[in-house]
Amino acid sequence: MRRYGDAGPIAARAASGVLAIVRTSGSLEALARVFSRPRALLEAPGNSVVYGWIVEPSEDGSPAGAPPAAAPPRRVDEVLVSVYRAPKSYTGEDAADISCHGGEAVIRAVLETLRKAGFADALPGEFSFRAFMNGRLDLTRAESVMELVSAKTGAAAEKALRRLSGALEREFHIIREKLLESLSAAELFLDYPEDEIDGETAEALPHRAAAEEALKRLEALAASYRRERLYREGAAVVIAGRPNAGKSSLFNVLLREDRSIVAENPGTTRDWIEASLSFDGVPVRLIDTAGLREASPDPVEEIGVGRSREMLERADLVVYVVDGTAGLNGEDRAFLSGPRRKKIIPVWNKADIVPPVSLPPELFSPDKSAVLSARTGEGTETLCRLIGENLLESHSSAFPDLPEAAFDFAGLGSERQKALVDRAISSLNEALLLADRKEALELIAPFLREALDAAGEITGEVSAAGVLEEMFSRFCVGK
Ligand SMILES: Nc1nc2c(ncn2[C@@H]2O[C@H](COP(=O)(O)OP(=O)(O)OP(=O)(O)O)[C@@H](O)[C@H]2O)c(=O)[nH]1
Ligand SMILES: [Mg+2]
Repeated sequence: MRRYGDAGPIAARAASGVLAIVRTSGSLEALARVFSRPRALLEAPGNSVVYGWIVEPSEDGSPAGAPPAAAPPRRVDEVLVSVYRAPKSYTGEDAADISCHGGEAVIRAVLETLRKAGFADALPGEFSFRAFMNGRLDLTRAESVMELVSAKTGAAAEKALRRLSGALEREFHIIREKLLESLSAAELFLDYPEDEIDGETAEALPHRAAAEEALKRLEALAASYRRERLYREGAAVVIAGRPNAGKSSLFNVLLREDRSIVAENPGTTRDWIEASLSFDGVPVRLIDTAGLREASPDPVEEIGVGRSREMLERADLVVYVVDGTAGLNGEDRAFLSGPRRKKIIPVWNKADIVPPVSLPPELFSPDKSAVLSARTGEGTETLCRLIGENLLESHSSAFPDLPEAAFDFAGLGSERQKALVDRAISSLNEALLLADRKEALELIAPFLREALDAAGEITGEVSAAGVLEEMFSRFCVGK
């Protein structure tokens, strides 16, 4: 079993379509053994492309292009090889991306040939692991690579790109400097307790302002996390309402296609149905549900209503549709005024037939509800705007008053980062609390150290091998 950190050349498929990319890192010499033009490859400068064939290695181990072989080596595929020279490659090693043909059989044959030349199959994320070990990427950037690969909308990709370009790494660099400033001053006091340094006394936490600024920055990052996760993972928006309210019609209008069955008899939609779309760059799972009603004569509809309630539990946002032709009834009122565990946007539908008259503002607040016709589409832009606003608002928390420059950063990109930021925040809070109580610096310094270590673990400056393996193993192969 290979492990992260094992040396030697590695290879893996990195992409496939009509053409495929098989990525290698660690040795151009090994690749030359199975390349029809070994010298051209070995002499190629970094960032250049070499044309040739991947060929079976010769039995006697002589280079593929060498003359004495009795029969010409068997050709595997015609390829272009992009050559990268250490340290200017993704991994920081000599590396080559082989563009070959995209068929399954071809890719497998190329990989098999590379194995014969000494390449091991790369573990998931092993290229990024090497990039990290060689100082090409910090952990926040390595994680953003995976984010970028799985980004569902342009906005999500843009956020990952910001992290990839090092915005988050820089922010943590500042935080660590601030923490270090306070910690090293504290340690200096501990080493020379009788001296007064900078006119401060050992009773107060030295350079407290630096620790406080670090805390503010960490808190802003923690606050950014929900919004970032929203862009990355998306939100579930559930369309609910009584039978026949026009939920499926609205679903179709928002999707701009006839996906859900619309009919005039109540109880048409039996099971929930979902589709993906985006609102303001936020990826959304839009879900149409069976109409809610207390007791149905039909057991199948009953099951459907149960499922609607389950979907409501899981919703990030509920669009509650009221049938304008039926008006607001007790069930609608109960739903709209019920305990607000979820965000709800009330919608008055079928306004083409019955325009709303004197809607109760406590249920239909004018700027937080929509009046529309799912049949004509009129009013749906307002709903779309409200959905976008609601999702972003419900996921952002008020930013603490931060220096202007702090808004420049990218937010947190992973659960791992968030957990470490939380740890740093709680250690720092503890340190500041002890300082408020005028406790001895001996007691305070370890908490500052903990905060510093947590911040360092985020970028990988401080890291245990196990943590790294755990993290990179969640990457996909070829990255
Ligand atoms: N005039 C008018 N009719 C509408 C509008 N929206 C829906 N309808 C009609 O209302 C009926 C019910 O529409 P659906 O979209 O199936 O309603 P639903 O809420 O999904 O119903 P269930 O799935 O049975 O709960 C259909 O006959 C639609 O054509 C609208 O805005 N204006
Ligand atoms: Mg329906």
